[in-house]
Amino acid sequence: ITVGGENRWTDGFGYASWADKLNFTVGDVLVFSYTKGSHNVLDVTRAAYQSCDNSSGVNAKYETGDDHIELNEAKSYWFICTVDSHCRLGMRFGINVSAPVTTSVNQTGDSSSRSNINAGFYLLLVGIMSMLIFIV
Ligand SMILES: [Cu+2]
Repeated sequence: ITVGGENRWTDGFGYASWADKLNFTVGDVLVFSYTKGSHNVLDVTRAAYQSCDNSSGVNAKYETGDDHIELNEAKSYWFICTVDSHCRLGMRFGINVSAPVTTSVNQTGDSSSRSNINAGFYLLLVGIMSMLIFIV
């Protein structure tokens, strides 16, 4: 999931409303894409998120410009940028990550359902390809 969609991670975009429109599940990966040095990403507590004060409450800091953060717990996450006053200007959002829905009885339900999706997609591709060949 690319944070901010085509806006990527930058100032002048409302991330709170972006995040509100989406659902997040354990295993999802947030991708923060930006010019290295212009921004950063801090995984912080709710208090640090609200105050934009990163003197405490920082769980992790990312600053490569291509930060992939896997959401591996069902909990609330809070992300801010601490470059200049970007946080106060809207470079912050919080999300609730929900536990994966297990549809299978075995413990690898999540990965097996994912490979089923891949298999379905592959079949769809093959179907489209054969239709194209038929049309040509
Ligand atoms: Cu920033």
